[in-house]
Amino acid sequence: MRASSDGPDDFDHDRDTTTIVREHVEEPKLKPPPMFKVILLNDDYTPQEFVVHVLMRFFYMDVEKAWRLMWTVHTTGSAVIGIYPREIAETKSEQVNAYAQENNHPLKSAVEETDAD
Ligand code: TYC
Repeated sequence: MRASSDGPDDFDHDRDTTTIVREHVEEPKLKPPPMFKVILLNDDYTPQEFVVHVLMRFFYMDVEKAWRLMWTVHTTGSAVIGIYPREIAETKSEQVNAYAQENNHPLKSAVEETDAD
């Protein structure tokens, strides 16, 4: 009588002979969605108080942060006021520009894609 693992005909219980075939595996998502900056631009005519009001109304800033950012735009020419997915950035920028127009101020914002990393 042979030992149980002697010959080729014997089933070897110690060895896993299962082959796993993956039919379809989703590729891992390598890139997060692109993000877009909303940039506020300086001009010579829009009242500072109106800019602060806009930052509080559309970007939910508290009054101190809104004044600080308004001042950055006023002294440097522009500043990023928020970073969002494309649709949200475009909507916010359009809201700012439309609201400024309705109130007869030349205030403008723009949207720019963030640098790819
Ligand atoms: N420069 C404007 C003024 O002196 C104020 C201002 C600040 C306008 C920021 C636009 O995005 C702006 N009245």
